[in-house]
Amino acid sequence: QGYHLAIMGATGAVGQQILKTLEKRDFPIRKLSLLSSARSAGKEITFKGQTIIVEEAVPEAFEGVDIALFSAGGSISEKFAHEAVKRGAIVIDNTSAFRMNPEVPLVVPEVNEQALHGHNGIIANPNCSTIQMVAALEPIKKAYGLQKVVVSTYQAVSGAGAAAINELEEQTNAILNNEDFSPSVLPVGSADKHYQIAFNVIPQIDQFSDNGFTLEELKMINETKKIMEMPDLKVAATCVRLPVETGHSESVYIEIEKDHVEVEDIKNTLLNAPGVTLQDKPTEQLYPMPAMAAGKEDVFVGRIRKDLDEETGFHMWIVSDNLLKGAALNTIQIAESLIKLGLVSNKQYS
Ligand code: 11C
Repeated sequence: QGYHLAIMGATGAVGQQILKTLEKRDFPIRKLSLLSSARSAGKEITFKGQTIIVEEAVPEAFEGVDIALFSAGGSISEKFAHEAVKRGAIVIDNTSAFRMNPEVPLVVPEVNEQALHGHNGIIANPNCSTIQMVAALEPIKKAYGLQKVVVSTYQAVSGAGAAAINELEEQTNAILNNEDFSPSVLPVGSADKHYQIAFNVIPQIDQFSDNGFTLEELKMINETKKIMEMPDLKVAATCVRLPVETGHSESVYIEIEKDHVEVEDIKNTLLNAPGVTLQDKPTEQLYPMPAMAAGKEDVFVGRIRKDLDEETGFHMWIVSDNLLKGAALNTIQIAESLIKLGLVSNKQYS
């Protein structure tokens, strides 16, 4: 009973969260293949009390696989996703390799589950900072229309992987002990210069593009339009890295279409929104924070205010665990949606 699941990148930070989340949600698994680069092959991983040996990823490893969850970097996805699809698997890809391909649905199940019907074997999981924002904005869009989004992010180092978490911890210790250190991971490994993240804030996530926006900012802009199916939505983003280990925070300004909407209306809308928890009681100092959102599945929203000058303008603060809803959980929810919609079969995709 259940499905043959493969996890590509099983030993990585997101791969580990995928395994934990699969255990918790009791996902119907008949067989589990754990795949990785040659370097990590041979490692033993315990899943539901059973030891599974990690195998080196080769095209043949996807024979008989129903669903393959990819989380091992864009170049690995480019190399192996089509091999998996050729062998009848559906790939849910956690990298940016296929997200903007018009043939590939980019899915947050609470927002655009219906897009799965058009899949051709590959489904993309969006960027973590995009997922939590659209989960909160979709119910508002449905109720009141949406014209404009301006977001500034406060992103955790775990978004940049295990090496960035180590860098934050090592630098913090070094600074507290008056020792020397030499940053090498943030803002992005491939950058010419690296900066300290401990006791600092870095207004660069990923490389710059020619228009002055970073690639992370462009992901938020382009992915939001695609997921919400609003190519004309005005979106601007500024993405910033903070010395926080897990949990991305976002200050979001929106302009809606309808007039005469009040803060209480927006709150009521979010109270009933799937996957969203409202934490908004200024009199009790209740608002979302990453330390409290880490390890939780929901997207938390608070600090909702009506703009003082713009009748249709609202401000809010959105926080979520970037490794869970931002990555592992959303990937598994996509797989669950595919099963629910009867879209997992052994047909060959072209
Ligand atoms: C970060 N959002 O926090 C990035 C990580 O495209 O899936 C996710 C990169 C991606 O650095």
